[in-house]
Amino acid sequence: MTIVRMFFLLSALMQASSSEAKTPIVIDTDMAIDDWPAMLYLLHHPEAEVLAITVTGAGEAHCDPGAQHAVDLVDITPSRGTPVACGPSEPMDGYFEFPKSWRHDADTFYGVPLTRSNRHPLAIGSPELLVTTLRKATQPVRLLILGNATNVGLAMEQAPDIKSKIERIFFMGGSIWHPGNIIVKGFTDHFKNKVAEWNVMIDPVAARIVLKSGVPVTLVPLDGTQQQQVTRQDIRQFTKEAKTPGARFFAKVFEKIKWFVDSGEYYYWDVLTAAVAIHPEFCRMQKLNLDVIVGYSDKTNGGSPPPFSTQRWDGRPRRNFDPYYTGQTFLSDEGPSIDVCVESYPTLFKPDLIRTLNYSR
Ligand SMILES: [Ca+2]
Repeated sequence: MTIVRMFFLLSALMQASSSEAKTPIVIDTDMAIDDWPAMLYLLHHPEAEVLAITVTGAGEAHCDPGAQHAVDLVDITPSRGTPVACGPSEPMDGYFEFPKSWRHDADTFYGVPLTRSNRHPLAIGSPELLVTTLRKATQPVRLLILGNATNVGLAMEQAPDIKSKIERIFFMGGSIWHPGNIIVKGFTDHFKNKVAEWNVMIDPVAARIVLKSGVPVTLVPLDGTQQQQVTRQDIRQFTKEAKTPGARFFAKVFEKIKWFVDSGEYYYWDVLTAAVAIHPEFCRMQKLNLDVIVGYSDKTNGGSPPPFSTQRWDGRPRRNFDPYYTGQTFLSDEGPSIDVCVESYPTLFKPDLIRTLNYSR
């Protein structure tokens, strides 16, 4: 064997082993502000291989802008080319949706420009992309859920065999002892629910399917993210160190949302969860038996319900949820045992976020 052939053989072997060492991940996202750095984190991470991104159309962003923005974000990172699809625009049941002004902000990237990719989202839906990606995976996949779990709930109902391909689900959702985050002054004062967290409340049926799927679940609820408040100092540090196109894009988003940071209501929710999928040591974990309240009533939050179809995914009539408690996660002896991030460590996570978003492969 010539030296040149040996060199090529060795470099091929090294490439194969580095690809094997990477953790395969699928990201399910609702393309809100916190999802963008969460995606950038994993798309840059040297130990992660993002196989697909499934956008939900029932979360903060609408499908058309949300899924195209996901493609655009992917293509400014070292993981360019990762497939993206969008899912149904209605949750599995009920009539809950995010406030319109939040959806507008998610749809427009807060006005921050980003180079438009010449790729587009796939023509298939997110549940289908999830099923095909998992079925063809050659090793167990970590599934990250950063919004309402509608795509995952539908995929598990349609193709239960995919559960055996998932190593673990990391789900940003719920609140255990922390008061929920539904009531935001000036936006959702009329909501009746004072105990839930958005991702679980928007589609509690899907959240329940995920928790009860039998797949190991790490839940990152508000209890685990409340240590990760975003501060002006974080923005300054982040902006100073931003070098990659991804980090520079998010530094520009930070510029636009100083009001949000100053409100004291902005935390690293989804991006912490993305980091925990690679670094579980960023959290203090506790095993808890959990369930989700799914209750029905004729009461509403007032106003007219969104124009969702009257039939659910399974052909049964869509029903109205009880607006007070539906979506609340609660401790239940009958509930599945879940690994819960009950506290997280900013001194570990925040420097790692900056380091990872500036990593170039
Ligand atoms: Ca999200």
